[in-house]
Amino acid sequence: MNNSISRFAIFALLTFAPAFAADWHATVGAQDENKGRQVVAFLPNELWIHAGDSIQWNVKADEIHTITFLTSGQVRPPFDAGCPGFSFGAAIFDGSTCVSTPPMVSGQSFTVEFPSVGNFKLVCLVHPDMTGVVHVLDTSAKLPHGQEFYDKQAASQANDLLTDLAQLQGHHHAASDNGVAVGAGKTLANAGGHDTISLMRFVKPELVIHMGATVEWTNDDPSMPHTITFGTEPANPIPPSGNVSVDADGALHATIASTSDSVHSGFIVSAPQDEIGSPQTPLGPTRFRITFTNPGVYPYICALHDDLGMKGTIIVLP
Ligand SMILES: [Cu+2]
Repeated sequence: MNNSISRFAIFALLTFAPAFAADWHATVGAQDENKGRQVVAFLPNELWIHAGDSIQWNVKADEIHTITFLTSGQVRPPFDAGCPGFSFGAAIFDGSTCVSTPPMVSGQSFTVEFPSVGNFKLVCLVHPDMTGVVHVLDTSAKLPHGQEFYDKQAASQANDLLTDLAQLQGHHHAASDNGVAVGAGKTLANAGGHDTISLMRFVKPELVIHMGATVEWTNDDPSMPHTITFGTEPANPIPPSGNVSVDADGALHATIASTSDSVHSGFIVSAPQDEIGSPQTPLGPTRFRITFTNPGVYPYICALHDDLGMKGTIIVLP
């Protein structure tokens, strides 16, 4: 090959060859070995990529999550509805039509290609305080970080958040002898968005009381709903069962007379934060009480997180 041809070949390569689109990787969620401690976060939750690049998200937790990009100003849909018309598979997101996975758990993954420049908010439709951002820059822009940085960041964030949660668990107790703390949690933030850490456990899983006493369950997690469910699990976990009434202070209350009784609290969770310009949200039911009128052993579950091991027992002595 003479010199002029080789020069031409290099020139052609620089001018006409398409820029190589990169495939990035990120993770969704993290958990400890017994699944009780859940990191409800995109790890990392902020990435800078080039237009035309793709990101593959790999789910690492058994609490369900979605990977969702809504369009600007779109009303947030229920997680089981997802994006109208979008069928699950590899996706392209340019901001014009929304893209969402169904709820996913450990081992599942989802890839999105970003053909257009822009700053796109990443959300999980299951968890309000789990957000991130993808900055899609022009192919000529220099990117601040490589994949190795994001891998390290994801691992150290997961580790920090799990440690944080272990400390929270150690300091967390119900206020009274007949009280059961329903989980524990915290919302955190960084420049990319919000993370939540949640303990999926009844903090006093076995409680011994005397006949006639009332047990109070309290959820002080910022946004993770739980249920207290005795007997048959209802098809719809959101509302309380028909035998639940409301105390004067707004707490939900039921009576259990027999080990064959079914009682379901519905979602026990604090109300979401208010936003200027939006109607004030009603108070959330954060306390649930049951009066036990007969001796026996009463097992119960959180209908949302029993798969993660969130179960308890009330032992009622005569
Ligand atoms: Cu739960």
